[in-house]
Amino acid sequence: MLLLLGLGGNLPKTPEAFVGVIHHLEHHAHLRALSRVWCTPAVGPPQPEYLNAAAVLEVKTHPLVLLRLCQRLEALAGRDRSREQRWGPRVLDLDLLLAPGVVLQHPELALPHPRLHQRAFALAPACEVAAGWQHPRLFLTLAELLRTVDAGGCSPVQLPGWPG
Ligand code: A4P
Ligand code: MG
Repeated sequence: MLLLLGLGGNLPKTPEAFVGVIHHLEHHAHLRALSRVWCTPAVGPPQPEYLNAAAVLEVKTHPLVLLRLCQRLEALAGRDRSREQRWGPRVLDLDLLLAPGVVLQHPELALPHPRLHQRAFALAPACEVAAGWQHPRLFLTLAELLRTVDAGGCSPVQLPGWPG
């Protein structure tokens, strides 16, 4: 199964967490494509801007297995959900954004990600690796969805060590 993964974070250790995640994921899944890293205005309470990126992974297991791996990687990067405010600063956020043709409503995992279509910070990097993928609830491609949001403040940045 192909899966689109979104990476986000806006703390000083976020750049090294992004690079670490890619190295870890390469051991557990086939990394088919990787976007550039983007700098994006924060959505939510006032806070520093974010880094965001996207990856296409090929996995042989259920997406819940990948979600749990992602949650372990977030914890390894120092994320502590019990101390966070909703949509507040975090070192690393890994979201399963979309799998072609898959709609899933599980208590731990909704696919597609419920807010993917509203968010330039997820769609801009996603379109570098999966522009033609169709949203299985909205029947629009990611490229079409990107044109419906304001991505004006989002721009690619150089991240040392980033393999994309
Ligand atoms: N969960 C359900 N579906 C999924 C999925 N598709 N992928 C559950 C990942 N997790 C999923 O997530 C809360 C619960 O969602 C998990 O227990 C999981 O089982 P979380 O990572 O603890 O919390 P969160 O990420 O704060 O929640 P949420 O509501 O998904 O936040 P968003 O929508 O990801 O927003 N601004 C910019 N510029 N860039 C960002 O990356 N990110 C956020 C977080 C806010 N503002 C941002 C950014
Ligand atoms: Mg999340």
